[in-house]
Amino acid sequence: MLLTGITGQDSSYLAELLIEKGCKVYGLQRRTSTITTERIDKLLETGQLETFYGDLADANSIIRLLTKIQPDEIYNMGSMSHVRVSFDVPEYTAQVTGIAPLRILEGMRSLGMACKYYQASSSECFGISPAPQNENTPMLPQSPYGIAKLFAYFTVKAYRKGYGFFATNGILFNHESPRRGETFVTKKIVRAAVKIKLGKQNKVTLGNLSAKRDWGHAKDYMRAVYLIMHHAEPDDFVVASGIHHSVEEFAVKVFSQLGLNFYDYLETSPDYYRPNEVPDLLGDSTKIRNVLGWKPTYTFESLIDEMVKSCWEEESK
Ligand code: NAP
Ligand code: F7E
Repeated sequence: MLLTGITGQDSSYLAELLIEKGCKVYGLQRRTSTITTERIDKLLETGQLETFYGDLADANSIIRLLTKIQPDEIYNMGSMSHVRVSFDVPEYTAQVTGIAPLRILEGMRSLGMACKYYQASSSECFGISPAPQNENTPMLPQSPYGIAKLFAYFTVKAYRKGYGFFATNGILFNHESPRRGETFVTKKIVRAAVKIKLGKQNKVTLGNLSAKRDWGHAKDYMRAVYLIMHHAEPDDFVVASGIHHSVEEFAVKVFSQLGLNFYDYLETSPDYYRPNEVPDLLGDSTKIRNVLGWKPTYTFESLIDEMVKSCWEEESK
Protein backbone atom coordinates (compact mmCIF):
# COMPACT_ATOMS: atom_id res chain seq x y z
CA MET A 1 0.00 0.00 0.00
CA LEU A 2 1.29 3.47 -0.80
CA LEU A 3 -0.09 6.49 1.06
CA THR A 4 0.72 10.04 0.09
CA GLY A 5 0.32 12.71 2.78
CA ILE A 6 1.68 10.19 5.28
CA THR A 7 2.45 12.84 7.90
CA GLY A 8 -1.12 14.22 7.81
CA GLN A 9 -4.12 13.60 10.04
CA ASP A 10 -5.94 11.16 7.76
CA SER A 11 -3.00 9.05 6.65
CA SER A 12 -1.98 8.51 10.27
CA TYR A 13 -5.37 6.90 11.04
CA LEU A 14 -5.53 5.09 7.70
CA ALA A 15 -2.02 3.65 8.12
CA GLU A 16 -3.01 2.36 11.57
CA LEU A 17 -6.09 0.71 10.10
CA LEU A 18 -4.19 -0.88 7.19
CA ILE A 19 -1.46 -2.17 9.50
CA GLU A 20 -4.13 -3.65 11.82
CA LYS A 21 -5.38 -5.52 8.74
CA GLY A 22 -1.92 -6.95 8.16
CA CYS A 23 -0.72 -4.69 5.34
CA LYS A 24 2.78 -3.31 4.86
CA VAL A 25 2.40 0.43 4.40
CA TYR A 26 4.70 2.81 2.52
CA GLY A 27 4.38 6.56 2.74
CA LEU A 28 5.46 9.41 0.49
CA GLN A 29 6.92 12.14 2.69
CA ARG A 30 8.05 15.56 1.54
CA ARG A 31 11.17 17.21 2.87
CA THR A 32 10.48 19.88 5.48
CA SER A 33 12.84 21.92 7.64
CA THR A 34 11.19 20.73 10.86
CA ILE A 35 10.21 17.21 11.87
CA THR A 36 6.61 16.44 10.87
CA THR A 37 6.29 12.75 11.74
CA GLU A 38 4.70 13.28 15.18
CA ARG A 39 1.44 11.59 14.11
CA ILE A 40 3.19 8.47 12.78
CA ASP A 41 6.25 8.09 15.01
CA LYS A 42 4.79 5.09 16.85
CA LEU A 43 4.02 3.32 13.56
CA LEU A 44 7.51 4.03 12.20
CA GLU A 45 8.99 2.37 15.29
CA THR A 46 7.10 -0.87 14.52
CA GLY A 47 8.74 -1.18 11.10
CA GLN A 48 5.34 -1.83 9.49
CA LEU A 49 5.40 1.67 8.04
CA GLU A 50 8.27 2.92 5.92
CA THR A 51 8.51 6.36 4.35
CA PHE A 52 10.34 7.67 1.30
CA TYR A 53 11.08 11.23 0.28
CA GLY A 54 9.17 12.55 -2.69
CA ASP A 55 6.92 15.45 -3.54
CA LEU A 56 3.50 15.61 -5.16
CA ALA A 57 4.77 18.48 -7.32
CA ASP A 58 7.59 16.29 -8.68
CA ALA A 59 6.47 13.70 -11.25
CA ASN A 60 9.84 11.93 -11.36
CA SER A 61 9.81 11.29 -7.64
CA ILE A 62 6.33 9.78 -7.94
CA ILE A 63 7.30 7.53 -10.86
CA ARG A 64 10.43 6.35 -9.04
CA LEU A 65 8.40 5.48 -5.96
CA LEU A 66 5.72 3.62 -7.95
CA THR A 67 8.43 1.61 -9.70
CA LYS A 68 10.24 0.80 -6.46
CA ILE A 69 7.22 -0.14 -4.34
CA GLN A 70 4.88 -1.63 -6.97
CA PRO A 71 1.90 -1.01 -4.65
CA ASP A 72 -1.40 -2.94 -4.90
CA GLU A 73 -3.25 0.11 -3.66
CA ILE A 74 -2.50 3.84 -3.73
CA TYR A 75 -4.28 6.22 -1.37
CA ASN A 76 -3.67 9.80 -2.50
CA MET A 77 -4.21 11.65 0.78
CA GLY A 78 -1.59 14.38 0.32
CA SER A 79 -2.58 17.90 -0.64
CA MET A 80 -2.32 21.58 0.16
CA SER A 81 -5.40 21.10 2.31
CA HIS A 82 -6.13 24.54 3.77
CA VAL A 83 -8.97 26.36 2.00
CA ARG A 84 -8.09 29.86 3.30
CA VAL A 85 -4.41 29.43 2.38
CA SER A 86 -5.35 28.24 -1.12
CA PHE A 87 -6.38 31.84 -1.90
CA ASP A 88 -2.78 32.91 -1.12
CA VAL A 89 -1.10 30.13 -3.12
CA PRO A 90 -3.63 29.24 -5.85
CA GLU A 91 -1.14 28.05 -8.47
CA TYR A 92 0.74 25.86 -6.00
CA THR A 93 -2.60 24.48 -4.79
CA ALA A 94 -3.57 23.63 -8.37
CA GLN A 95 -0.25 21.77 -8.79
CA VAL A 96 -0.29 19.78 -5.56
CA THR A 97 -4.00 19.28 -4.96
CA GLY A 98 -5.28 19.23 -8.54
CA ILE A 99 -2.56 18.03 -10.91
CA ALA A 100 -0.71 15.62 -8.61
CA PRO A 101 -3.53 13.04 -8.83
CA LEU A 102 -3.16 13.22 -12.63
CA ARG A 103 0.60 12.70 -12.22
CA ILE A 104 -0.01 9.56 -10.20
CA LEU A 105 -2.67 8.18 -12.56
CA GLU A 106 -0.48 8.91 -15.59
CA GLY A 107 2.41 7.23 -13.78
CA MET A 108 0.27 4.14 -13.28
CA ARG A 109 -0.74 4.24 -16.96
CA SER A 110 2.82 4.64 -18.24
CA LEU A 111 4.09 1.83 -16.03
CA GLY A 112 1.14 -0.42 -16.92
CA MET A 113 0.23 -0.81 -13.24
CA ALA A 114 -3.09 -2.40 -12.36
CA CYS A 115 -3.21 -1.13 -8.78
CA LYS A 116 -6.26 0.40 -7.13
CA TYR A 117 -6.37 4.18 -6.62
CA TYR A 118 -8.19 6.23 -3.98
CA GLN A 119 -8.60 10.00 -4.34
CA ALA A 120 -9.23 12.13 -1.25
CA SER A 121 -12.00 14.25 -2.75
CA SER A 122 -13.74 16.92 -0.76
CA SER A 123 -17.14 18.40 0.08
CA GLU A 124 -15.50 21.77 -0.62
CA CYS A 125 -16.22 20.95 -4.30
CA PHE A 126 -19.95 21.45 -3.63
CA GLY A 127 -19.27 25.09 -2.77
CA ILE A 128 -22.51 27.05 -2.94
CA SER A 129 -24.74 24.15 -4.04
CA PRO A 130 -27.65 24.13 -1.57
CA ALA A 131 -27.54 21.60 1.29
CA PRO A 132 -27.89 18.66 1.64
CA GLN A 133 -25.31 17.46 -0.88
CA ASN A 134 -24.92 13.92 -2.27
CA GLU A 135 -23.16 12.21 -5.19
CA ASN A 136 -25.62 13.79 -7.67
CA THR A 137 -25.37 17.37 -6.39
CA PRO A 138 -23.77 19.82 -8.86
CA MET A 139 -20.30 20.91 -7.80
CA LEU A 140 -19.88 24.70 -7.60
CA PRO A 141 -16.51 25.22 -5.88
CA GLN A 142 -15.64 28.68 -4.53
CA SER A 143 -11.94 28.38 -3.62
CA PRO A 144 -8.73 27.50 -5.46
CA TYR A 145 -8.65 24.42 -3.20
CA GLY A 146 -12.18 23.38 -4.20
CA ILE A 147 -11.43 23.97 -7.88
CA ALA A 148 -8.23 21.88 -7.68
CA LYS A 149 -10.13 19.06 -5.94
CA LEU A 150 -12.80 19.26 -8.66
CA PHE A 151 -10.14 18.75 -11.35
CA ALA A 152 -8.84 15.71 -9.49
CA TYR A 153 -12.36 14.34 -8.92
CA PHE A 154 -13.23 14.40 -12.62
CA THR A 155 -9.79 13.08 -13.61
CA VAL A 156 -10.45 9.99 -11.50
CA LYS A 157 -13.85 9.49 -13.13
CA ALA A 158 -12.32 9.87 -16.60
CA TYR A 159 -9.52 7.35 -15.93
CA ARG A 160 -12.06 4.89 -14.53
CA LYS A 161 -14.33 5.22 -17.55
CA GLY A 162 -11.69 5.65 -20.25
CA TYR A 163 -9.01 3.19 -19.16
CA GLY A 164 -10.95 0.85 -16.87
CA PHE A 165 -8.89 1.85 -13.81
CA PHE A 166 -10.04 0.80 -10.34
CA ALA A 167 -10.07 4.50 -9.40
CA THR A 168 -12.34 5.78 -6.63
CA ASN A 169 -13.37 9.08 -5.06
CA GLY A 170 -14.33 9.48 -1.42
CA ILE A 171 -16.13 12.83 -1.17
CA LEU A 172 -15.43 13.43 2.48
CA PHE A 173 -17.07 16.15 4.52
CA ASN A 174 -15.05 17.84 7.29
CA HIS A 175 -13.49 15.35 9.67
CA GLU A 176 -11.56 16.21 12.76
CA SER A 177 -9.73 14.53 15.65
CA PRO A 178 -7.15 15.31 18.31
CA ARG A 179 -4.62 15.00 15.43
CA ARG A 180 -6.27 17.75 13.34
CA GLY A 181 -3.93 20.47 12.08
CA GLU A 182 -3.76 23.45 14.44
CA THR A 183 -5.06 26.05 11.95
CA PHE A 184 -8.37 24.36 11.09
CA VAL A 185 -11.22 25.98 12.97
CA THR A 186 -12.16 23.09 15.29
CA LYS A 187 -8.65 22.49 16.59
CA LYS A 188 -7.98 26.22 16.83
CA ILE A 189 -11.09 26.69 19.00
CA VAL A 190 -10.34 23.67 21.20
CA ARG A 191 -6.69 24.71 21.73
CA ALA A 192 -7.72 28.30 22.54
CA ALA A 193 -10.47 27.28 25.00
CA VAL A 194 -8.14 24.92 26.87
CA LYS A 195 -5.34 27.49 27.04
CA ILE A 196 -7.78 30.19 28.23
CA LYS A 197 -9.03 27.84 30.97
CA LEU A 198 -5.43 27.21 32.05
CA GLY A 199 -4.63 30.94 32.04
CA LYS A 200 -2.17 30.62 29.14
CA GLN A 201 -4.19 32.69 26.61
CA ASN A 202 -6.69 35.59 26.89
CA LYS A 203 -8.82 35.50 23.77
CA VAL A 204 -9.60 33.65 20.55
CA THR A 205 -9.57 35.46 17.19
CA LEU A 206 -11.84 33.96 14.54
CA GLY A 207 -13.46 34.80 11.20
CA ASN A 208 -16.93 33.87 9.94
CA LEU A 209 -18.93 32.24 12.73
CA SER A 210 -22.11 31.59 10.76
CA ALA A 211 -20.69 29.06 8.26
CA LYS A 212 -22.09 25.59 8.83
CA ARG A 213 -20.11 22.38 8.52
CA ASP A 214 -20.94 18.67 8.79
CA TRP A 215 -18.20 17.52 11.18
CA GLY A 216 -17.26 13.88 11.79
CA HIS A 217 -14.30 11.97 13.23
CA ALA A 218 -11.31 11.10 11.00
CA LYS A 219 -11.16 7.57 12.43
CA ASP A 220 -14.72 6.81 11.28
CA TYR A 221 -14.00 8.37 7.89
CA MET A 222 -10.88 6.29 7.30
CA ARG A 223 -13.00 3.14 7.87
CA ALA A 224 -15.17 4.45 5.04
CA VAL A 225 -12.10 4.93 2.82
CA TYR A 226 -11.09 1.30 3.43
CA LEU A 227 -14.60 0.09 2.53
CA ILE A 228 -14.63 2.18 -0.66
CA MET A 229 -11.34 0.60 -1.80
CA HIS A 230 -12.51 -2.92 -0.94
CA HIS A 231 -15.89 -2.74 -2.66
CA ALA A 232 -16.22 -4.98 -5.74
CA GLU A 233 -16.65 -1.99 -8.06
CA PRO A 234 -14.74 1.30 -8.21
CA ASP A 235 -17.20 4.07 -7.40
CA ASP A 236 -17.65 7.49 -5.77
CA PHE A 237 -19.16 7.93 -2.30
CA VAL A 238 -20.11 10.86 -0.07
CA VAL A 239 -18.94 10.33 3.52
CA ALA A 240 -20.69 12.53 6.09
CA SER A 241 -22.47 12.51 9.42
CA GLY A 242 -25.66 14.11 8.08
CA ILE A 243 -25.74 16.75 10.83
CA HIS A 244 -24.43 20.29 10.51
CA HIS A 245 -23.58 22.97 13.04
CA SER A 246 -22.30 26.53 12.73
CA VAL A 247 -18.77 27.46 13.76
CA GLU A 248 -20.43 29.51 16.53
CA GLU A 249 -22.33 26.45 17.85
CA PHE A 250 -19.10 24.43 17.83
CA ALA A 251 -17.27 27.14 19.81
CA VAL A 252 -20.08 27.67 22.34
CA LYS A 253 -20.12 23.92 23.04
CA VAL A 254 -16.35 23.64 23.48
CA PHE A 255 -16.13 26.66 25.79
CA SER A 256 -19.13 25.60 27.86
CA GLN A 257 -17.61 22.13 28.29
CA LEU A 258 -14.78 23.92 30.09
CA GLY A 259 -17.17 26.11 32.11
CA LEU A 260 -16.42 29.22 29.99
CA ASN A 261 -18.65 31.70 28.15
CA PHE A 262 -17.34 31.82 24.55
CA TYR A 263 -18.47 35.42 23.98
CA ASP A 264 -16.33 36.70 26.89
CA TYR A 265 -13.19 35.71 24.95
CA LEU A 266 -14.20 36.20 21.31
CA GLU A 267 -12.51 38.63 18.94
CA THR A 268 -13.15 38.63 15.17
CA SER A 269 -10.69 39.58 12.46
CA PRO A 270 -11.04 40.02 8.68
CA ASP A 271 -7.77 38.04 8.41
CA TYR A 272 -9.72 34.84 8.96
CA TYR A 273 -12.48 35.54 6.44
CA ARG A 274 -12.19 34.10 2.92
CA PRO A 275 -12.74 36.04 -0.33
CA ASN A 276 -15.52 33.51 -1.07
CA GLU A 277 -17.20 31.52 1.66
CA VAL A 278 -18.95 28.16 1.47
CA PRO A 279 -21.94 28.81 3.74
CA ASP A 280 -23.43 25.39 4.39
CA LEU A 281 -22.06 21.88 3.92
CA LEU A 282 -24.35 19.05 4.95
CA GLY A 283 -23.73 15.59 3.56
CA ASP A 284 -26.30 13.01 2.52
CA SER A 285 -24.36 9.74 2.88
CA THR A 286 -27.29 7.41 2.14
CA LYS A 287 -25.33 5.68 -0.65
CA ILE A 288 -22.36 4.52 1.43
CA ARG A 289 -24.64 3.57 4.32
CA ASN A 290 -26.82 1.39 2.04
CA VAL A 291 -24.19 -0.02 -0.33
CA LEU A 292 -21.22 -0.51 2.03
CA GLY A 293 -22.97 -0.59 5.42
CA TRP A 294 -20.84 2.29 6.77
CA LYS A 295 -22.01 4.45 9.63
CA PRO A 296 -20.14 6.74 12.00
CA THR A 297 -19.57 5.76 15.63
CA TYR A 298 -18.75 9.26 16.90
CA THR A 299 -21.34 12.00 17.48
CA PHE A 300 -20.72 15.76 17.39
CA GLU A 301 -20.61 15.63 21.20
CA SER A 302 -18.20 12.67 21.51
CA LEU A 303 -15.90 14.22 18.88
CA ILE A 304 -15.70 17.45 20.90
CA ASP A 305 -15.27 15.51 24.11
CA GLU A 306 -12.27 13.58 22.73
CA MET A 307 -10.66 16.68 21.23
CA VAL A 308 -11.02 18.69 24.45
CA LYS A 309 -9.74 15.86 26.69
CA SER A 310 -6.73 15.19 24.50
CA CYS A 311 -5.80 18.87 24.27
CA TRP A 312 -6.27 19.29 28.03
CA GLU A 313 -3.80 16.44 28.64
CA GLU A 314 -1.25 18.05 26.30
CA GLU A 315 -1.58 21.55 27.74
CA SER A 316 -1.67 20.64 31.42
CA LYS A 317 1.51 18.53 31.36
P1 NAP B 1 -3.43 17.29 6.34
O1 NAP B 1 -3.42 16.87 7.77
O2 NAP B 1 -3.27 18.73 6.01
O3 NAP B 1 -2.31 16.44 5.58
C1 NAP B 1 -1.91 16.78 4.27
C2 NAP B 1 -0.68 15.94 3.94
O4 NAP B 1 -0.24 16.27 2.61
C3 NAP B 1 0.52 16.16 4.87
O5 NAP B 1 1.17 14.94 5.08
C4 NAP B 1 1.40 17.09 4.04
O6 NAP B 1 2.76 17.05 4.39
C5 NAP B 1 1.16 16.49 2.66
N1 NAP B 1 1.61 17.38 1.58
C6 NAP B 1 1.31 18.69 1.38
N2 NAP B 1 1.94 19.17 0.30
C7 NAP B 1 2.68 18.15 -0.20
C8 NAP B 1 3.56 18.02 -1.29
N3 NAP B 1 3.83 19.05 -2.12
N4 NAP B 1 4.15 16.82 -1.53
C9 NAP B 1 3.92 15.77 -0.70
N5 NAP B 1 3.08 15.82 0.36
C10 NAP B 1 2.47 17.01 0.61
O7 NAP B 1 -4.79 16.81 5.64
P2 NAP B 1 -5.85 15.70 6.12
O8 NAP B 1 -6.88 16.37 6.98
O9 NAP B 1 -5.14 14.51 6.61
O10 NAP B 1 -6.58 15.38 4.74
C11 NAP B 1 -6.15 14.31 3.91
C12 NAP B 1 -6.66 14.53 2.50
O11 NAP B 1 -8.08 14.62 2.48
C13 NAP B 1 -6.17 15.83 1.86
O12 NAP B 1 -6.03 15.58 0.47
C14 NAP B 1 -7.32 16.79 2.07
O13 NAP B 1 -7.30 17.81 1.09
C15 NAP B 1 -8.50 15.85 1.93
N6 NAP B 1 -9.71 16.18 2.68
C16 NAP B 1 -9.66 16.45 4.01
C17 NAP B 1 -10.83 16.69 4.71
C18 NAP B 1 -10.82 16.96 6.20
O14 NAP B 1 -11.83 17.45 6.71
N7 NAP B 1 -9.76 16.60 6.89
C19 NAP B 1 -12.07 16.64 4.04
C20 NAP B 1 -12.08 16.33 2.68
C21 NAP B 1 -10.90 16.08 2.00
P3 NAP B 1 3.37 17.99 5.57
O15 NAP B 1 3.09 17.28 6.87
O16 NAP B 1 4.81 18.04 5.23
O17 NAP B 1 2.66 19.31 5.49
O1 F7E C 1 -12.98 26.14 8.22
C1 F7E C 1 -14.67 29.22 9.30
C2 F7E C 1 -14.22 29.16 7.86
O2 F7E C 1 -10.55 25.76 7.83
C3 F7E C 1 -14.30 25.79 8.56
C4 F7E C 1 -10.38 21.13 5.14
O3 F7E C 1 -10.09 19.92 5.81
O4 F7E C 1 -12.75 20.74 5.21
C5 F7E C 1 -11.72 21.64 5.60
O5 F7E C 1 -11.93 22.92 5.02
C6 F7E C 1 -15.16 27.05 8.61
C7 F7E C 1 -15.03 27.94 7.37
O6 F7E C 1 -12.26 23.97 7.23
C8 F7E C 1 -11.94 30.60 11.28
O7 F7E C 1 -14.51 30.38 7.18
C9 F7E C 1 -14.07 30.95 11.04
O8 F7E C 1 -16.32 28.35 6.99
O9 F7E C 1 -11.74 24.38 9.58
P1 F7E C 1 -11.79 25.07 8.28
P2 F7E C 1 -12.81 24.06 5.73
O10 F7E C 1 -12.47 25.32 5.09
O11 F7E C 1 -14.25 23.65 5.76
C10 F7E C 1 -12.85 20.52 3.79
C11 F7E C 1 -13.97 19.52 3.57
C12 F7E C 1 -11.56 20.14 3.19
O12 F7E C 1 -11.51 19.37 2.22
C13 F7E C 1 -10.36 20.89 3.64
O13 F7E C 1 -9.17 20.18 3.32
O14 F7E C 1 -14.71 27.84 9.71
N1 F7E C 1 -13.74 29.93 10.21
N2 F7E C 1 -12.99 31.38 11.71
C14 F7E C 1 -12.43 29.68 10.33
N3 F7E C 1 -11.63 28.78 9.74
C15 F7E C 1 -10.33 28.75 10.10
N4 F7E C 1 -9.49 27.83 9.55
N5 F7E C 1 -9.80 29.64 11.02
C16 F7E C 1 -10.57 30.59 11.63
O15 F7E C 1 -10.09 31.37 12.45
